[in-house]
Amino acid sequence: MANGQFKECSIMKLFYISGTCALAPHIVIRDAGLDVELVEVRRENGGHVYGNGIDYRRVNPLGKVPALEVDGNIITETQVILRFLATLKPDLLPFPSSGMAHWRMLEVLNFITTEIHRTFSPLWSAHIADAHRREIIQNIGRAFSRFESILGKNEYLGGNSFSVADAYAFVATGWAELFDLDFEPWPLLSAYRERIFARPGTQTALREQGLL
Ligand SMILES: N[C@@H](CCC(=O)N[C@@H](CS)C(=O)NCC(=O)O)C(=O)O
Repeated sequence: MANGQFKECSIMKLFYISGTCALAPHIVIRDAGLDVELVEVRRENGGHVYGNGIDYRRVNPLGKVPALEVDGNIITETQVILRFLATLKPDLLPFPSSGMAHWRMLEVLNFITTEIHRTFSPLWSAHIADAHRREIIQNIGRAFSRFESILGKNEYLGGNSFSVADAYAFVATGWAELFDLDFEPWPLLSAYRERIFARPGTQTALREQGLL
């Protein structure tokens, strides 16, 4: 996939909050050895700030992470940031540009965004009803079963090499632990998570976010 204007030597900053979806691009950055400045965003007084109390809405008016600044341009949306990063190191972060493999990669990324990442969102609300919580957990379980079946055929979600989809899936499936969702019904997913966890890039990103 061509990426005309931007190169590996672009000046980049990743804005993140520890343990959120911003961990996915952080893992990818460390895995691929990209040179990116990390900027931690803090939740303060109902808003989000970074640096010396700078309002994060200047970077992303929605106040959401991740955001990636590239040569002065801001890119938001986890999936898009991941796809951008993949263009910078195509040898280490394979992203098929044609054929069925291309559509499968887009399919799995969109599945992670809509069926896992977004599905988890209401669980963080203190006001969610128990019945709704149970329904969401069931839906997440169904999504995990889909991964289980993909991982029955391939070592990684996009085939037999680690890709940006795996960093994203590792982070989004990991939230299950916060809601007592046991991985027992999904042994392949569980083993896959261990493999991603053990990667040096993942270990570095987890340490840098204070999660190890
Ligand atoms: N559509 C955005 C959603 C990003 C999002 O939901 N970010 C969450 C963390 S996972 C966030 O920044 N929440 C604000 C907070 O945690 O204070 C994307 O896909 O990147």
